[in-house]
Amino acid sequence: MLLACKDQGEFIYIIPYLMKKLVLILPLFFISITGDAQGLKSFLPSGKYIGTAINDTYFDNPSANGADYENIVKADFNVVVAENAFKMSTILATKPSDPLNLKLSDLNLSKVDKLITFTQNNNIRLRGHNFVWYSYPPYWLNSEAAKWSEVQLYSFTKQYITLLAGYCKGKVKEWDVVNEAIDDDATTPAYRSITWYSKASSAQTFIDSCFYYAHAADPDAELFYNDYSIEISYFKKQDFMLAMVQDMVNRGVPINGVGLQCHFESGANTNDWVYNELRILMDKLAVMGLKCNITELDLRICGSGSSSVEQADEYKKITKIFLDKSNCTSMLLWGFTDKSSWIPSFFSNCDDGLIYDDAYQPKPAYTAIKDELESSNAVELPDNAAEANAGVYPNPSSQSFFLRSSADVKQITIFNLQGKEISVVENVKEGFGENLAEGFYMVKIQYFNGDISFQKIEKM
Ligand code: 9MR
Repeated sequence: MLLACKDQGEFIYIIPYLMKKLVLILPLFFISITGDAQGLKSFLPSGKYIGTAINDTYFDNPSANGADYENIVKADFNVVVAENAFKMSTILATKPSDPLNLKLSDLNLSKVDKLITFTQNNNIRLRGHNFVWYSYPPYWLNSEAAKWSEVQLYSFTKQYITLLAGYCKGKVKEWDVVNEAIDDDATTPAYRSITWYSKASSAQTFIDSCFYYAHAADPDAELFYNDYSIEISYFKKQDFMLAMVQDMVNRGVPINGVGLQCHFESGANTNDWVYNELRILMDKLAVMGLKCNITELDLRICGSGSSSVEQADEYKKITKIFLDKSNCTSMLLWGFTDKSSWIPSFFSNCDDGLIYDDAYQPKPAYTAIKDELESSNAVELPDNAAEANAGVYPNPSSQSFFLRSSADVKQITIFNLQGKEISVVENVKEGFGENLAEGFYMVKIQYFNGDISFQKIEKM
C-alpha cells in the first residue's frame, strides 16, 4: 500500500516518508492513548464542564475497547453521563418481587457503582440520566402499571426516585429528573399520553412531584428537565417547554435547568439561524434563573449531506455558544467515538456524528472544539458574566484580542490615546490587534443594531 501510493516503490524515499508519518502519528497516539494533559478539559474556563455519555460497551465488554476508551475520557472530559446504565430499563431490568414496596436490593446498581468509582477516582463530575422517561421502560412496567391506581403510580415513582437519588447522593451532581415529557405535535404539543405514567390525572403535578422527590433525596443535586426538538422555536415544543418551566419556577418547584439534547444533522440543522436560536433560548432560560445545558450533542453525517470539515465548524460554533453563555455550564456529547454511537442504528444512511473516529483517532471536530476552547481560555468568566462582560479581552497566547459578545458586531475601530485612528477591523470574530505596538488604545465597538461602546485596552 505504501509502496503503491508513494514514490513508485523507490526504497530510498520510503524511509523519510515513514519518519514523517511517525512524526505525525506519534502525537495522535499520545493524545488518544496516554491521557494527555492537553485534553479538551484542560482548556476550559472555571465553572464549565465538557463531557461525554459512557456507552454500554464500557460496562458490558470493556476489553473491546482496550485502555483507549477510559484514557480518552480521563484526558478530555470533566463530566460524564451513562448512556443507558442509569435508566430504569437497566436499574429495574429484573422485575422486583413487589414493585410497590421497592427495596434498595431490587435496584441493579453494579454499573452505577462502576461509574461512581471511576468518576470519583478521576475527579470527573457525574450526571444522572434519568429517573422518568416514557420510552424504553423495563419490560414488565407497562403491564404492571396498568393495574395500579393513581396513588400507587405516585408511590412507586416516589420510592424509585428516593432510593436511587438517595443512593447516589453527593456522587451524582445533577439529574435529568424527567426526560421527554412533551410530545412531537407540530402545532399543539402536549404532555405525552402514551406513557406508563399517563395514569396521573395531571401530568404537570406528576412532573412536579418527581422534582420534589429528587430534591428531598438529595437537596444539593441540580435537577433538569431534558428533551429534544426544544432547541429552536420552529418546533412549538419549545413554547410548551418554556411555559412549563416558567410555571414550575413561579410555583417554587425545585428545578435548576433545562437540558437541550442537540441531536443535530450536520449540514441540515445547523445554519446560523439555529445558533442564534440556541443563544436566544439560553437567554430566555437565564432570565428565569435556569441553566440551559447541552446534554446529548452529536452531529450526524447523512449520505453526502456534509463533511467532517463542515461538521467541525458546527462543533466549533456550538462550543462558542457554550462558552459565551454563563447559564450553559455543561456541554456533553452523546458519546465521543463513532465506534460506539446510537446514530447508525437509529438513522439509516447516517453515521460519524462524534469527535473521534472508529479507531479512536481525533477527527477535525475534535480539533475544532479544542481550538475554540483554547482561544477562549484567556479570560475566566465569573458566574453569570456572559452578557455583563461583553467586550474586548486580551488573548495572551496569541498576543491578540478577542471580542466576547452575543450581539453581532459590525466593526471595531482602534484609536491611540491621542484619538488617531490606527485600524479598522471588520471580521472581529477572528481576533485582532496582533500587530499593535505595546501601549494603551481605545476601541470603538459598533454593533449591527446601531449600539456603540468604547473600551480602553492595553497591549502588553
Ligand atoms: O443512545 C441510547 C441508546 O443506546 C438506547 O438504546 C436508547 C434507549 O434506551 O436511548 C438512547 O439514548 C437516548 C437518550 O436516553 C434520550 N435522548 C435520545 C437518546 C438517543 O436516542
